Amino acid sequence: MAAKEWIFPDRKEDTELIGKFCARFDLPVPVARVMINRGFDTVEKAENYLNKSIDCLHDPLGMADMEKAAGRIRRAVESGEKITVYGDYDVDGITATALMVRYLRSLGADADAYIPNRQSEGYGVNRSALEAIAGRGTALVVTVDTGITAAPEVEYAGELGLDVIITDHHECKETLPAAAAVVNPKRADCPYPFKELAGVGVAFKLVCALEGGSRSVLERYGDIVALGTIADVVSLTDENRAIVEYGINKMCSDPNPGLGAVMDIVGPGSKWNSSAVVSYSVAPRLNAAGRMSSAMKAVDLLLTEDHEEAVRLAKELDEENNLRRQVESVIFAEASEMVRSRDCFGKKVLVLAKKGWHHGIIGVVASRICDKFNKSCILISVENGRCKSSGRSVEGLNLFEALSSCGDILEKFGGHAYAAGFSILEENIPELDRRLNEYADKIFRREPAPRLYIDARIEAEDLNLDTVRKTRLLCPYGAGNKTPVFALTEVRIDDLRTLSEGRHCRLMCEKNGVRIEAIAFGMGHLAGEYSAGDFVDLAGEMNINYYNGTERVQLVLSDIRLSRQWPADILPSRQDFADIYRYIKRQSRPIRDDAARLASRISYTLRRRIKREKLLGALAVFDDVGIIRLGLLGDMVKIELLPGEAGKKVNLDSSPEYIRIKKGLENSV
Ligand SMILES: [Mn+2]
Repeated sequence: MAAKEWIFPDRKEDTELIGKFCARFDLPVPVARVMINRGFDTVEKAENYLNKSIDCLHDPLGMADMEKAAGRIRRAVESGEKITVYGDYDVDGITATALMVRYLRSLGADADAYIPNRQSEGYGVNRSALEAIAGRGTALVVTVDTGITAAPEVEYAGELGLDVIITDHHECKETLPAAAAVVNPKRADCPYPFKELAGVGVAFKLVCALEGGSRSVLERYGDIVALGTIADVVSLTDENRAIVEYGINKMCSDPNPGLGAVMDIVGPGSKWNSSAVVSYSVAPRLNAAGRMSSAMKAVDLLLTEDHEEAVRLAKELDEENNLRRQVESVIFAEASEMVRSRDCFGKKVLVLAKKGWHHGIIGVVASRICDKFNKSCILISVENGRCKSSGRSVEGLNLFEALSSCGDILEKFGGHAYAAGFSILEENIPELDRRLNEYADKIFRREPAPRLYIDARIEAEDLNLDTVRKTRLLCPYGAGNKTPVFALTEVRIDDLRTLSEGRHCRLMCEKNGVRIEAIAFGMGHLAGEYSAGDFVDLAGEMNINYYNGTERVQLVLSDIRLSRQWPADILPSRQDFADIYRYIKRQSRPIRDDAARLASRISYTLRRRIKREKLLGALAVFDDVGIIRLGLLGDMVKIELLPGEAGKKVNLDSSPEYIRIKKGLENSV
């Protein structure tokens, strides 16, 4: 994990508005700040945001073609036509399929499910699937979470005698399929006020239209709808908040039998009251089936009413998930080793390929590699010379555009700024590597530090149980509504110790006479970088630590940095530049080291403290003015001295990095 750049809200603090919010909604100052900084800055917007009641869901009939879709389904139910729900193999598609089949069956319909196989069929509606469905005697196909771009396939379905209703939430192409109805809030002509429903959310709306109300649908299926919504990482704003809030409560109190069986495997019910746990523990188990064998198993799990069958299927999914985890950690280890052994400091895009890497899993690993090394990353699984690939990118590099510039050597590709997938011939991989890195070299000189977005400042005295409890009004958290990150600046470290064999770190700090407890998971290295007496800024989420029957507030740290009150600790001086440069020059070979360790080595040699942040700043400035070449790889740096012209003066002040550091210090005061 590389050092982060902290980004504070750019809006000026409006104390009058904060006061108004605190009084009106009975909020502590930091919570009011978060809401305002997130754009809920009028009483009306704030009220809507805080109101998670299911009474405020939008009318499903406000969606284009909804009436037509409901009418066609009613006709099929009444006349006993067979209906097949055609879904997708991810959790959104699985939950949408289960919801629709369950509801149709409750109406007495003859309904079944079809999910294409990830490995052999791939994503979307395909012709041979339609042939199989027609062969079953189906008259009406209802797609969920897929189908919006399947115009030719829908036409083919017509030739097979199938009627099709499309429900989807993916982006539309110019021509919509000529289906009996096309329900998608993203249709250009759809007046529906909220566009961010998941696939299961759109299916839910169709069910509500058939039912003539939302409450009874959520009472029966709210847990399934919430699960798909969380898993698809859609924005948890607007009605998605009400859906997820309601559904998580149902998941804890009265879950679907299959879902209940999965939760029994994962842990006790009380722990479930959070969308994060759902996305880290429940969703992966349902996803595993689609990745490792067939997603139909997960659909069967959500369809069954039989407790024993639910337990059996849940166990099978758990085993597939364990297998998925093993496979994932093997690929992660192999990919990490490739990065280390190949001297990737100078690369901006890591292109890693291997025979036999499971292509259902390379996407997950690509994002872990991207986080670990702070470099865009593409993982390629090679099978018989044909390769499937998945990539993730760092902020500042648009992966979709980068790949578009290589369109002539890719077979097909799709995605967006931060994630993309494609196929490529094995022989073209070196060319892709070369061209992507050439492209990225033009975008930035060094990969920018990952950004940490701060939601609000908090004062030590506001760090109390009341603030933590009232912060929960902002739940459920997820995409579009992240867990708030608070910054508490200029605290003094009183005590700092490692936990769990050096993996984590616990800090006791003090400010204005208030004691502050912080925990830094996975940041054991802090113990070597900071010590008692240091003044630091803390950024993190608040939570309650239950210990020995007492409740104490703690900050769960996302990051820590030197306090800005003494800029001299951060901004390199002339003397610092000279000393650091001399140190580099004295080394007989290029330096390759962990940045914090190198800082402490230099400090030891100079007999005065140079902290990591200052060292990294100085190195970037040297790189800017062309006297060294600096390579970054996560926490590691590589420094190569470049031959300079003798006696030539370099102007460090002109370095963009130097200007950036100075500006950052000015803004944080
Ligand atoms: Mn989806």
